[in-house]
Amino acid sequence: MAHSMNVQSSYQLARERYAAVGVDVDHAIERLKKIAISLHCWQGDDVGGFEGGDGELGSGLAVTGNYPGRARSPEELRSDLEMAYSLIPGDHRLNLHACYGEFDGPVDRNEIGVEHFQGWIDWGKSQAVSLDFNPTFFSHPKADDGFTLSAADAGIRQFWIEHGIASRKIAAAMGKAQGNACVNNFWIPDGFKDTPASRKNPRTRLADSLDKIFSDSMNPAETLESVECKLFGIGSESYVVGSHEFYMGYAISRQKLLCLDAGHFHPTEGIADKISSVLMYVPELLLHVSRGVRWDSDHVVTYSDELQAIMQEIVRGDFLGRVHIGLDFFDASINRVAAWVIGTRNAVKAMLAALLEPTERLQQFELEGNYTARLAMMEELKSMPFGAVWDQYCEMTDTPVGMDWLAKVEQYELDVLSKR
Ligand code: RNT
Ligand code: ZN
Repeated sequence: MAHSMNVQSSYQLARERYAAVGVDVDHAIERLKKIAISLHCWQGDDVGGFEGGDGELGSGLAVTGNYPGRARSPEELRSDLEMAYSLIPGDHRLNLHACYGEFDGPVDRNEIGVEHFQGWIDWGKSQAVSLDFNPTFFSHPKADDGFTLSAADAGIRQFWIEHGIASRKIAAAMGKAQGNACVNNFWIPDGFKDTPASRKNPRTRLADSLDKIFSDSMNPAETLESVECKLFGIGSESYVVGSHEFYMGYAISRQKLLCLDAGHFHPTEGIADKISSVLMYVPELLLHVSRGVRWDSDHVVTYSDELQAIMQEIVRGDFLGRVHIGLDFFDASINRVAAWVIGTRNAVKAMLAALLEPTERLQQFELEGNYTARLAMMEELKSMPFGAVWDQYCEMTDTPVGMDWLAKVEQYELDVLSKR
């Protein structure tokens, strides 16, 4: 690679600079290699799935843009994912939604089974990509009234309970096949556009439905289960049944994982600060790293202060073993493979920056009450030669350095995406 000499020499200089502030760069890279980010399948096809429906999204979710080349089949989605993984340093996971199964004909959500995901399991094995899972409680006629697990109608609730139970079996089979736990995340869209007369009743029904879904215990080595709260959605502006307080209490009392989505809180509220609080009471966390612009817009993750703060909190709190990092954005206005690559490279990059902090030194300053030194060092770290370490990480993992990845995506667009 043409860069190689420069990358190497810059890296050596960077290593010395970091060593001078007490950071072992090689150790940071070793730690980074083990951190898998779960790429979300739904960036590749605008949350469409493969059930052969009308592709209407609904349930408060919205994808904007009409960039050409959306994946229309599992084969196309896998091909796009393989392209994306080849451009992201490290070994990462795939987060699948239930509506992405491979169905030979109409199979309703309460009838899905492992057989519909065997293709994904086999593909995951062949690519050394472990899978995570999500039941899909949206884009379905039985979700059109805005309620699923908390619906007043017992028949609707029962249908979605069956879907939840079916999803658990699939997630466990995935975990068993891959030899590590598949994180199965429950998000439902339920809520009211306008002021409810009872906020209590749907929540009572939701807790009851979840308890029915989770009544059989599962092997945590095969599957871990998380619940995801939300503040509001389009069409559920006045009330969301699964609010933060609801799921926080649910996750603590049932010892489930809590999923914190970066777009699911008040726009000025970050999720970084919540990590150490929540982990006092729940065993593990799932993150949906996303970027809301003015609302839960699910923009591609950029190298923002919020992203850096999330990764810093995970590292500073020594939570790497208890936090599962997933992505959740969908942008149809740019090349979708590039969206994955940009968002995931940023997440990995921010993790590297967090691992390159002299955490102990900073915490020692704090213990001593030396807030001056704490601030001075935090600011100094921002201009350390972090980019040189990142380039070296890309090179040593055989992924493109700098912007070189973009040419590969452009070529792929020319050869593959533009022909769809
Ligand atoms: C919706 C949630 C949820 C979805 C995915 C598709 O607001 O963030 O995680 O984005 O399940
Ligand atoms: Zn989410």
